[in-house]
Amino acid sequence: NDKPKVFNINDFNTFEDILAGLDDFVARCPSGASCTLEDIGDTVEGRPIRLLKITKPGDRKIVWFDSAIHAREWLAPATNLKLLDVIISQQDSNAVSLFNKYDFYFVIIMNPDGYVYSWQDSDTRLWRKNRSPNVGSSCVGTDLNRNYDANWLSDGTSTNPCSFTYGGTSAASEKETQAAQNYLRSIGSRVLSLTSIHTTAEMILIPYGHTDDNGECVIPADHQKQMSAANAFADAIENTFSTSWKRGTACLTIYPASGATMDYAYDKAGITYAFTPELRGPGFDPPASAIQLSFQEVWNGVVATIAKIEEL
Ligand code: ING
Ligand code: ZN
Repeated sequence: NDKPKVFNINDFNTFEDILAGLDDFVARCPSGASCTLEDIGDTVEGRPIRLLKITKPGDRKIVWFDSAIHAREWLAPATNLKLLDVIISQQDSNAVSLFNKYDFYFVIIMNPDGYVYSWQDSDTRLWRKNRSPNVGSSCVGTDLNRNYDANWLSDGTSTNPCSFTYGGTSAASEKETQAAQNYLRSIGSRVLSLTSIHTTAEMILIPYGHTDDNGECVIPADHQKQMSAANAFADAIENTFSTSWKRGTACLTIYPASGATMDYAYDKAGITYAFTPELRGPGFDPPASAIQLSFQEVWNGVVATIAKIEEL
């Protein structure tokens, strides 16, 4: 590994470098604002799940971004760090007008142990789950995006601890899930939108991932509004570099899956606008040059989505 041990916004960064990078961001807090680090929980291996809040005084809604619940999806935290950078820098006119209205919350690494493991060597590069041991199995880890207490184990979730989509021993069995659930419930009524970033299918997914007892995809009561927002998100991304992005409920658009962050945010934390963007590829190892392109797409998407939500 010949990468210099410093945080580089234009490259992929280790967990350690990202924590150092978050400290640098706090030091660049815009005037009149507060930038606060808060650990919403920790992991089996003792690492923090670190939240950076960029706020101004007042009763303001929150725009939430999280990433790297899946360890190997490195473009997700890299893109999320650029979103954090554009907000903190306050050099972009859209970033200025959005921060005049909303507080911004970022969790760059939702799954620290898995992320560190994905950096270990080429054999571990494609790790997806967390790193908690499983009783009675030599296989490690739970898929945190199948572990939330939202129709847990109803679909697209394995009960085999060796599977990439192992759902855990019970709903919210994992420390990372508990931390996220508790925190999202505590702020849910203030959250304008939650964007939980994944890679790589070039889609904007909205609730739900899960199906009903007959195996049919469930369409939320707020579908019309959620779909308008998802269309704004995907259209703005498509217009950035003339690409094509699917949009729709996760269940109908990618595959049925239960116990995801997005479904929990909508069902249990009262967050109407919960999105799972599946960023550009190719694969899990795009070149570092994809980071800026991905950021431009997602930032255009975010700006358009918030404008649309304000109309709905
Ligand atoms: N995709 C998501 C996954 O967890 C998803 C897709 C999100 C399905 C939310 C259902 C709900 O499988 C990736 N790439 O991880
Ligand atoms: Zn993922």
